[in-house]
Amino acid sequence: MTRSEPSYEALTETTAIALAKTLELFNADADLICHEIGDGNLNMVFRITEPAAKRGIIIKQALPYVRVIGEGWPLTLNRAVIESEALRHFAQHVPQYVPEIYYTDPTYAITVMEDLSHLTIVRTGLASGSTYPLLSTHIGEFLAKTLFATSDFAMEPQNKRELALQFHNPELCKITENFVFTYPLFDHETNDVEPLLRPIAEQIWGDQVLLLEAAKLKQTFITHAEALLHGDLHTGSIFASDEETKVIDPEFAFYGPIGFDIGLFIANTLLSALAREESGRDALLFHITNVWDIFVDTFSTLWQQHNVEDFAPIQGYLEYQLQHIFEDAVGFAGSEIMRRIFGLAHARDIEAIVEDNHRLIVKRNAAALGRDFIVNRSLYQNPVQLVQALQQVVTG
Ligand code: SR1
Ligand code: MG
Repeated sequence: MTRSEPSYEALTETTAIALAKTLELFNADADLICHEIGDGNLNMVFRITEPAAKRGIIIKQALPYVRVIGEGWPLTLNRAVIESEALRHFAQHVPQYVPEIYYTDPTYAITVMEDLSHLTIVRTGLASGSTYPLLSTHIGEFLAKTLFATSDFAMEPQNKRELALQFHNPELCKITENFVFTYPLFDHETNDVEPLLRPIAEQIWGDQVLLLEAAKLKQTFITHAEALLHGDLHTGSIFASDEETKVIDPEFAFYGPIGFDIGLFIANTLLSALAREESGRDALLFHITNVWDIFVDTFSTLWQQHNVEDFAPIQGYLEYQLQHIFEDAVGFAGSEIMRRIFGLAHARDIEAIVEDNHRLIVKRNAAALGRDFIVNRSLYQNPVQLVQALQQVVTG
């Protein structure tokens, strides 16, 4: 008798529990509770807990399509492999900032990992007034260590190219190319523009100066294979408390420009700051300057201690690289802001502003900043200037 090969099946809450027991992550007779808690755009997430033992696990499963759209938009299951491999890779450099992986199954596109429910998703926490005092220190270190370690400054070119092949992620990159870099800047059917914002959107779509610079940034994203990126490092991809920070969800990981992850973190923190009353903003503006400062300190130390590039000691080369990374990060922050205002996937903290006129002003200010970051990215020298730009925009 020949046994048929296992094939993909979407989990249910019942089969997720059965899997957890088969994997011996709980005793066979344990009383378990399972809830599907996924609220992202793409995947299913099951949280399984054993209340008697006060412990739990997460089972994440990729669907063979985009969850928010449905079966009409197929999407590679390989993203689950990319995600778990990226988490394992990051764990080599910053184990303290990623969840532990217990098990992966490429056929079922499953990753079983540490339950982080003692932490909150940063976007949600920021919207309800949390400040996460260590967030930018941890993320700055996460970024510097993961990005340096996978760059040409820490790896021989041949090894780097092999790693880049492993993280060849064309379908997920295409989502970013379309939904971050392209569609929000055109009158595209997938955009979500509220009627009151339409006149501003139309100005954006006709702004030739902006479109030219946006095109250059998209090309940089596509062509600059500088380091292994998380690829979608917005504040919904980070769990935190006042003491702890964990980066999740690197299914968009690929070899890209170092400034991209930094830009996404800055953009989403800035959007949360804009969504707040002025009195609550400073703690978030601190994260924008601090993430860059910590990144620079950590990256520079690694450069001095571990650089394998012959040109590394040449006077001015590190400063040149940091300036180029910062310029990219500012531009990418602008692209991310634009897509959160005009594109398909919005920032929930801004959408939660109930009063129409207030929400419109916040979106208008965000769009002005996004445009400025894209067009004038080469004029920005440091993150304090980004914060000043925000303050100028909100004070009119
Ligand atoms: C159609 S998917 C849109 C967004 O969802 C993911 O979370 C990524 O941010 C992607 O850009
Ligand atoms: Mg995600």
